[in-house]
Amino acid sequence: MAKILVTGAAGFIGSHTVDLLLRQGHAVCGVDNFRTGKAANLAAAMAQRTFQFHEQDCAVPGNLSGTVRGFAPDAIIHLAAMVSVPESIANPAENDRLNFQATRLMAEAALAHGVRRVVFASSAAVYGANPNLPLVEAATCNPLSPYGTAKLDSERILMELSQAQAVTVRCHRYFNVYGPRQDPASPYSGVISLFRDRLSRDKAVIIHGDGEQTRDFIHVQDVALANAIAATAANISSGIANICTGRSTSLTALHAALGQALGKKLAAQHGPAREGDIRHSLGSPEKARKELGFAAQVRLQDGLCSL
Ligand code: UD2
Repeated sequence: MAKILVTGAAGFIGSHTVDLLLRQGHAVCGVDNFRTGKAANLAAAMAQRTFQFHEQDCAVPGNLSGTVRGFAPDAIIHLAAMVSVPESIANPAENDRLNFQATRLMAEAALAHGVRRVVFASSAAVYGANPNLPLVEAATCNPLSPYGTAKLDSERILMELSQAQAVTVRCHRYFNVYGPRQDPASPYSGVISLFRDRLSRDKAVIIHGDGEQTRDFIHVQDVALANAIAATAANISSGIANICTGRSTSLTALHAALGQALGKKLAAQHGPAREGDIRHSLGSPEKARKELGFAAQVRLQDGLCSL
């Protein structure tokens, strides 16, 4: 049994990570300010004796440090973030505060209170529009948004920390994550959450462009598994790795697979291609397999049935 502190605990990825850690028998302390996270996502966790929760903003100096001192975790999984790329463009100062300064404060808190392991939610957004697929971690990073830049800068300070101190740092570059509890509230929400939402309202899904763009879709259960391994497994060294499936799916194929999974004929309308869209995105899962023993388990067809 380990003690794990999860920031962004009430979010989409955070709440699944908390649920998995509790199922595995760990003691978990969750932190969230409910900026985008929802209390309902933690309903099951709140009923567990091995879970405690603190409503706080990690980007306010002193907050996280106090919680880390009190809980004395073996590991911190830092998922709290501004999750919207368009919002990071509209409000770069808030992006810097939430996606970079909060990482710095988390690292300082870990160091000050002897936390030996840190897991960080990075993103495939750090690569930008690199056409050399599948993307490997050594590829040139050229982020196209303040969001991607803050994630890359956060990786850099955390890897520096791991080199200077006895802290093991794992940076996870998540690809396109989908699954239950993903919020379809904005037009920039994950495409699978938007398709699911349109379907539940008997509306046609909207495909931007010709539908031949491709993504590497990974189920949130697999992302939670990667987080749990990185936070708790023995004999792990510091490093950066893609968290992806290595499988490429076009939007047209996704549309067909979702209709099949839900047993419904899904109408689709094609609109113009979305400005700034990357045509193809695919990660190599090899480094995560070698360094963490992680391989995605959920096949897209099964994952779509879980929605
Ligand atoms: C993902 C991440 C984003 C950032 C980016 C970096 C998600 C939700 N977003 O953006 O945070 O890391 O990668 O590259 O993981 N689409 C439609 N119809 C819709 C909605 C979307 O056709 O109703 C298309 C969209 O134009 C794109 C694809 O679906 O070609 C995936 O869109 P997305 O917003 O789910 O994810 P992405 O890869 O643009």
